[in-house]
Amino acid sequence: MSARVLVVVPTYNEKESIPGALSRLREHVPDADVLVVDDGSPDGTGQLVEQIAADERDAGVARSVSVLHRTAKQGLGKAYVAGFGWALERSYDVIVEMDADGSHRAQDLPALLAALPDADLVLGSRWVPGGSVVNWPKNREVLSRGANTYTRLLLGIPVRDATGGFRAYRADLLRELALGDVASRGYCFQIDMTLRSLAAGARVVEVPITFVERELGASKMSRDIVVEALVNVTRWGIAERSRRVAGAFRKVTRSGREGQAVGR
Ligand SMILES: Nc1nc2c(ncn2[C@@H]2O[C@H](COP(=O)(O)OP(=O)(O)O)[C@@H](O)[C@H]2O)c(=O)[nH]1
Ligand SMILES: [Mg+2]
Repeated sequence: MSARVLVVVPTYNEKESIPGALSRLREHVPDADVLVVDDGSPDGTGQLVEQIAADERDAGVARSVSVLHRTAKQGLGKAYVAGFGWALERSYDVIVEMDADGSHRAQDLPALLAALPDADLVLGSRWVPGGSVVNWPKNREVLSRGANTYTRLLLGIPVRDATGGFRAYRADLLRELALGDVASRGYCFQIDMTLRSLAAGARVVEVPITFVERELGASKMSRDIVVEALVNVTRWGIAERSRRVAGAFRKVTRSGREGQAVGR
């Protein structure tokens, strides 16, 4: 039996982009079900997806499209945690994160899924050889590269694109992580999940993707989201360093004691 795959797509005011995203998924990964997690978009994205789902059901399309309606805009992180819970309750084997705005190409998803037999988490990566960005404003590219370099150096993790939001998780890994504790709301959610996965001993693999800037609708990126990520990564980096220093200190005192014992 092949793995059951659920693609989780968070949305806030994506009525222009979501129909195209759903049809490209249907074309490139026809067996994958889709869950749109909508934070009560005022533009009616949630209702539009309900309509598309009903039309597909009537037409006998094999995959299912569902909507999780949430009442308020609470950030990407909260939407994903809710979507992951929904997926685990329904025993999906693989859970994919993907944006609604066309930046993550459905045609790249088979390559992410193909890497899963040897990984627990596959990251779609803009910043490994073969990865690229198309039409991204220079300031966004500088921000993303800077954020990833800062994250890699401060946290000492071997990941080139820890902030990307196109990834595939084995459900078994998500079950091991304490998702209820995840407080990160914006893009640092992606870094948070990467760290938690590495700490759990997960095999994390990066696969190159082409990230295409959205053509329709508006970005929800904000100053608050950047500040949240900067503050959290710095906090995690300091916590990690003090853990290492404490570990080294314990080692020194232990070997000191052993030294004494030998001398007695
Ligand atoms: N449910 C939900 N989705 C969100 C929220 N913020 C962003 N998104 C979705 O997350 C994805 C990425 O956001 P986007 O605005 O494209 O960010 P950018 O690509 O970094 O400019 C899109 O599908 C958005 O609709 C939110 O607060 N709640
Ligand atoms: Mg986007």
